[in-house]
Amino acid sequence: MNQESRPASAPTRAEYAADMAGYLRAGERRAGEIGNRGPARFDGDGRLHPDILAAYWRHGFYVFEGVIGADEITELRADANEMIERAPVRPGAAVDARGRPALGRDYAREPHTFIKPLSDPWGGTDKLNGRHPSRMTQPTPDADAPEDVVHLMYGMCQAMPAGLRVYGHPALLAMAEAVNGADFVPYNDAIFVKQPGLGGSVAWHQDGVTHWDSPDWDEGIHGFNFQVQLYPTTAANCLWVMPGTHKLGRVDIKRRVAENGGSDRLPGAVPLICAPGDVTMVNRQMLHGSFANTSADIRISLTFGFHRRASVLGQRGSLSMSADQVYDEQRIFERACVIAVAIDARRRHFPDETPFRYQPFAGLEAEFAFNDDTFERVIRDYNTKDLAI
Ligand SMILES: O=C(O)CCC(=O)C(=O)O
Repeated sequence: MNQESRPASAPTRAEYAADMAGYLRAGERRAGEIGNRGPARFDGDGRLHPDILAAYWRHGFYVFEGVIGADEITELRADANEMIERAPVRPGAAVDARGRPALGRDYAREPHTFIKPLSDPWGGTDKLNGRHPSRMTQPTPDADAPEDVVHLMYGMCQAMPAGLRVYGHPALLAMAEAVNGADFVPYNDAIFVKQPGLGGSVAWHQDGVTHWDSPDWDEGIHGFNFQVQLYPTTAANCLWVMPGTHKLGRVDIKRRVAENGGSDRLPGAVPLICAPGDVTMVNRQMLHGSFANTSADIRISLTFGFHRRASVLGQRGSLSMSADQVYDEQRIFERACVIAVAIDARRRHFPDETPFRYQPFAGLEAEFAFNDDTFERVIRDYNTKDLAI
């Protein structure tokens, strides 16, 4: 996609922002009505409260309010903003905007993905297993917009000390255990960066690609994603979800858009409006997406997911993982080690917190303590072992 490929009829950034206002207000009303949000609550044994679990399974999402404290958000913002500043000055460059070596020259996977401002990099393409069949509206950016903007950042457990620590957050891991079982395993992580007036869209899609026709298919088989919100999110810049769609199997997205007169403003969608420190949990089978950020507000969402072990064991790589890879016991273990190291990194930084006990690593804690050795052995290039399905 380049700017020249935008239709001449594309609205300007300002026109689009004005035109979206009614849709955004209606979404805010629906979000207020559906609720499905509140502080994380656990029972006496540290298990996620059954009412929250039921609410998650009913609608396919939940907004956990105030999970990450203000000091930790400050650390996460500092690390995420440092990561943005250390991006190559332009795609493919070896240096950042200040002439320093760009982050990631020694990483196996490039940590930054760039797009054209306000564009939709995936909609209507066959990228990522073709799961974004319909292109979003791509407004024309303001004349002073840069050529390219950072859209996604990968490898937060390696690049961001606070990112590794949040990966070991006891409340988040207890939620993962409640939804996916005690032997839950990681999926991947990606940071969505939606710069004010520049951030691109993410076309309507369902995340899962592996199990739609599986005889064991059910509403949880493709796992879920968390998003830790570093800044307030608004209807104009946040992720939107279509409640209940995690129960439907594969949704005919093209048809939904066609039945909506070709408009990407699908009826019934709910914006996940958050305060900094709120964490959303979204079922990976939910129909979801986000619009170009023509607003004045940044969104940075640390996105990372977890699966049932049974959903990944024996499966082949998909999405950004090569289909040549098979997720066998060893591979799952190697990626799950990141959780064990993250828990220990967190324990050292927050000594007053009770660490999460990750059952698959019970008794192996000393082997996966956070130190220089495990950084090299486990954390370096860990995301080449993501468990995408
Ligand atoms: O946050 C966004 O805008 C998109 C997130 C998303 O598509 C995902 O988590 O799968």
